[in-house]
Amino acid sequence: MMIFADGWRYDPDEESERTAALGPISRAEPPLPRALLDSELMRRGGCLFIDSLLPPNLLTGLCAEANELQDQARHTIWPGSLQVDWRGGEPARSYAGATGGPAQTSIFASPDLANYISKICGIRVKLAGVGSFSYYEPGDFLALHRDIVACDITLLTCLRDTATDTSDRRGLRIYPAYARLPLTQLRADDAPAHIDVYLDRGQTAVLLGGIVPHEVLPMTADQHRTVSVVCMTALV
Ligand SMILES: O=C(O)CCC(=O)C(=O)O
Repeated sequence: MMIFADGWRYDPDEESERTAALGPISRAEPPLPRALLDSELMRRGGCLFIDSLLPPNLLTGLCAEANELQDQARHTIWPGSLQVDWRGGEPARSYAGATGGPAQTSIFASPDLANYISKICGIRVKLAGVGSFSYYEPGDFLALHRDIVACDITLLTCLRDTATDTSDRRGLRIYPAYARLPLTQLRADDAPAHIDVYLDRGQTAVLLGGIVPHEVLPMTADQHRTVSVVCMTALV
């Protein structure tokens, strides 16, 4: 047993028991595209934060579209029985979602936007398809996952967060240190290293969502959060 200056304990026997329990997959090469694992965006932490990707008129239009579509959004509650180690799966969730409309598509299909995202990520990207809006109400969440195969990079633009100025607000939690590790390992760790990304209205996270494990923590009792979710595919 090693005890480090900060009190952290490392017991090699305990560690090998834990690793054995994870099975051979934990030692395998991650089944994730190397070009993404080694990308500039990954080197920059797997997530970039842009204060105002959209000019005010486009942001207003996007918010209006999200508001219009909220009535037809479908609330899904899913216990998440299938747990996968890498991309996709069906993470547990509770929130309402609506398919994006023409405003979202025209904003995010712009070649200028794709060029800008390509430049800051160091990978050429194109829009993966139609985006969506997610509406989180008190208690809503989205459990740990990596995004599906077509969704290498996810643009998450906050349109509303009523908890913006509160100390107990919840939001996106990312685990860049686990980019190359199976989710089983992350779930097994007691206190996995993470970063909480709080987005205010108009702010966008450019997340390497197919690689960096992430989740949305359960909203607080008064928290309402609306996010535009758009996927981009890396041209690698
Ligand atoms: O709402 C967020 O910040 C993240 C959403 C997300 O991870 C997803 O929709 O796959």
